[in-house]
Amino acid sequence: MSLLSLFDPSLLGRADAPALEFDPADGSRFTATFGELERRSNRLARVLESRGLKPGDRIAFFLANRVEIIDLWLAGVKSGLIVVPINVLYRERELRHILTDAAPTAVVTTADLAGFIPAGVPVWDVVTLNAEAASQPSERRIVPCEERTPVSLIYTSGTTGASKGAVLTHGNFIANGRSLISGWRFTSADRYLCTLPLFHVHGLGNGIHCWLGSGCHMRLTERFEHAKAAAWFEDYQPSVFFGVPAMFIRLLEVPMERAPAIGRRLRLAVSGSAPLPAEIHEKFRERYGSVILERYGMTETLMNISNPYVGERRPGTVGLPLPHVEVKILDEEGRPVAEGTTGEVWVRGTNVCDGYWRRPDATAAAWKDGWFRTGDIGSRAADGYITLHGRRSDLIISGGFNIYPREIEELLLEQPGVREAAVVGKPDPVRGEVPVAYLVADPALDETAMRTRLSSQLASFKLPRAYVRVDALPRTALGKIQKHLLPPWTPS
Ligand code: MLC
Ligand code: AMP
Repeated sequence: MSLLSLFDPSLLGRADAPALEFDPADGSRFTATFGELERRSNRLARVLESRGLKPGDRIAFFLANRVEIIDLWLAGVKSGLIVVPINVLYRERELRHILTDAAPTAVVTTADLAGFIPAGVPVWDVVTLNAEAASQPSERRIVPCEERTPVSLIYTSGTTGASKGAVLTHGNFIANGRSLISGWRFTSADRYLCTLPLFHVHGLGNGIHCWLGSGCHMRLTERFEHAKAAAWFEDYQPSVFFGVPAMFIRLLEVPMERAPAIGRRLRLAVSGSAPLPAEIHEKFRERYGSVILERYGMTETLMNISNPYVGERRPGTVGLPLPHVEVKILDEEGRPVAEGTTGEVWVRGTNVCDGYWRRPDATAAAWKDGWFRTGDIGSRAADGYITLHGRRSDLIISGGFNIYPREIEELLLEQPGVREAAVVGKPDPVRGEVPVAYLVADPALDETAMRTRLSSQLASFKLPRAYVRVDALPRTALGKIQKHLLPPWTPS
């Protein structure tokens, strides 16, 4: 069964209904009906086929939000391709790894971003593809597929520093889409404001699929811009908004006199991808009169646990397992923990991906008897509500983007003059956490030159906010760095 089973009631059944509006930065406005999206993707599928793509081939995109991502996603679904979304903020090091690992036939991007793609990988310009598609027949041609057929490889940072591709299938996305649409009561009358990036599962697997699966209307923006957010809400009057905590924190800056009118239209505001402080939950309710629904997911599993739509949306918790998901919380020895006691969260369900792309070792380490170990620490209250308490690893989440310290540490150690490096997450009032680097370095280290080199290699959100020089890193007798003993750092 293909993802089209989720989309067809909209693409075919509501062909004439307005589906989408998109405002690019140039001030223009693009609108489309579901039928137009159906035909655009059919044409693009033919172009991809004419360029030699066959079922199972990978096609990557490296783009800020734009309509062509939706075309490419739908064309990939129809043609049996494996679409590889890449974070548009990634730079040389991250891109080289993903493109080598996924080995896509080509990367679809724009002229201004093409320069970041390492040499040797074919680059297809999105504008050229669009122009070619315009003259193609618009009838559908479908490559049949099974629920187990992969549809996407989405890269998630690994504890080892090298990011791994989660192999997500049609069945994974169908399970996730269906349960969110019914659980969160999506209908064709909804208006969904999409400011999340489409290269991660929050924007793609939740946002795009709830929209296409319910046949509601969507306004897409290139990205979230907090200075424009209030005007977007007032103009579009969304009934649904999905965001990361950093966005909800920014939305608290909207003046008190404007917020209630926005809140009255907003039947559903969902937060996820990083912990939402209970205080922000409360402040948002006070300002907007709308109670945020917090849920918990991962790239490998899509959504696992959610506060209920009807019922208590309990601040500081992620709620109850979604209908298709089993959750267990185990101690270090693999025994279930008692109520209220913390342990590692394990999940099982049709939402969980099949494994990591070409990484049987990493797959074997993360799955056991069909259960996936999330690496998140949680506890379950007597009434079933689950609270997350952090991670087993030292993952940093900044603005909803994941950062593995090891990746930055390895790059720092390659820099001339750096002898030892440790990167830790420090609290940030908006982004939740930001990375800070502790260095043992030669006095002559040229920090400015190092910062420049790092920014050409890494996404901007991974760049250390500060570099703290220390004489030595605190270590155990066995030589392991004790990050909790590093000296304090306060933003200047
Ligand atoms: C930020 N930038 C972007 C961008 N987000 N550029 C293109 N597309 C985006 N989506 C660039 C800005 O242009 C700017 O560049 C720089 O990054 C900093 O942006 P900012 O606006 O100053 O930062 P901030 O106010 O902190 O806001 C950032 C943010 C962003 C909240 C908009 O962090 C964001 O979109 N987060 C969403 C992450 C996400 O979707 N995570 C889901 C992962 S899936 P310059 O050049 O001007 O400095 C997952 C599973 C689950 O975790 O459970 O969902
Ligand atoms: P990613 O690898 O980008 O998919 O990020 C998944 C991780 O984000 C999870 O393993 C959690 O650590 C974190 N996460 C997602 N949703 C929440 C939430 N509501 N609260 C706390 N952490 C979350």
